[in-house]
Amino acid sequence: MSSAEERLSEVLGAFDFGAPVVGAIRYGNGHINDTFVVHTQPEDCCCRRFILQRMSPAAFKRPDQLMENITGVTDYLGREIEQHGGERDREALRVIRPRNGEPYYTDQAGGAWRLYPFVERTICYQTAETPELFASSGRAFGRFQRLLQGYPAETLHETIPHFHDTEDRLRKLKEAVAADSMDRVKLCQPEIDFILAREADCSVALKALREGVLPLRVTHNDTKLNNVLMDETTGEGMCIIDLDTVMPGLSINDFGDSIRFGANHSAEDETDLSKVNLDVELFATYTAAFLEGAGGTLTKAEVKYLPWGAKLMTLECGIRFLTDYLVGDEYFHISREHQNLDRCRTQCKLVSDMEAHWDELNAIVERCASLF
Ligand code: ADP
Ligand code: GN1
Ligand code: MG
Repeated sequence: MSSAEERLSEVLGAFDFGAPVVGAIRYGNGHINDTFVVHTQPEDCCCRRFILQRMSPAAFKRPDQLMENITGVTDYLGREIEQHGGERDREALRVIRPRNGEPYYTDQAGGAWRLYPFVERTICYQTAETPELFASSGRAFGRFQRLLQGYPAETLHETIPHFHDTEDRLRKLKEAVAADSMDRVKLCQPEIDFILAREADCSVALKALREGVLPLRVTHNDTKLNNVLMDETTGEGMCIIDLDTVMPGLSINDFGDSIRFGANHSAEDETDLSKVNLDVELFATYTAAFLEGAGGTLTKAEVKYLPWGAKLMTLECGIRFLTDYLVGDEYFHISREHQNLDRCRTQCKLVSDMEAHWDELNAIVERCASLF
């Protein structure tokens, strides 16, 4: 497939921006889609911006199904927000259809593109600069879960099959190790051993799901801090974005992925592991905020398993980064060699920290649960 840049002028022509387009440039820090910000210049007011994205062909095989999910979920969220007196266009994404009326545009090389209004007066943070910001993201993701409580889960397509199937992720890692197509196994044996020593852990949440202990809900499945836009004035979580993976899933995974990414003070690809440490205070802050946002929608069992969500999302992400490293960096965008191995190492370090603080994490969850 040709590069996203090569198709830009064709794609810009496929949408009605309501004003002349003055430029489109790459934007954001996502690992998956090709994201551009489009600037337009209406005659009578200041510049209006849009987010134009080519959905990753490596990640998403059925953009039609993906966009059916997103239009369904954003319409539903919009109605819920309006009913509760919220600001529809700042608190939920809105899909802007191309001129042909479809939910997305397919370019001549087969790339699938979608358009959203840019949610203005918001900030997208890459690290939790203050505990208050992290709490805001927790409330927002908890609220997201609550707002979608009544969404008909059976109508959602599985946009990435086995997305948080940790057992399957481990299987794929083993296959990549056995194939060793890039001759990289010799560079990451300690990380492979670390993960394989935790094989039994990979089944904990899935077993609880199979046994009916944990319920399937409509979940976001990619709850990184940079997937919520914060109001630039109040710092409150304003709009949840990156809805590609909204599917039936486990609430503990939504909680856990936020902890994985946000309850520390380092970048996901930090190479100095002495800087990568779980911040237990941030874990406590997020737990309280997530439960507050979820507003009583979680069962006792879900609350009890929250620390497992954190550990499993971190371990699983480490598995995914390592697998991608071994097969030659096909899935996660990289900007330097070995970046996916560095990302895997930070995840392993965080898993170790979680294990070291395990009793404390469980006690925090129990304490927070008694408050909400
Ligand atoms: P990816 O799956 O690649 O992470 P995202 O949908 O998260 O793609 O978008 C990448 C980045 O673009 C986000 O982290 C955010 O900074 C920005 N972004 C996405 N949608 C919007 C929007 N509607 N308004 C403002 N910024 C946005
Ligand atoms: C990807 O799309 P983005 O950058 O928000 C990935 C997540 C990983 C994350 C690791 C669809 O998230 O699952 O946890 O990178 N999204 C997809 O940073 O695979
Ligand atoms: Mg994202």
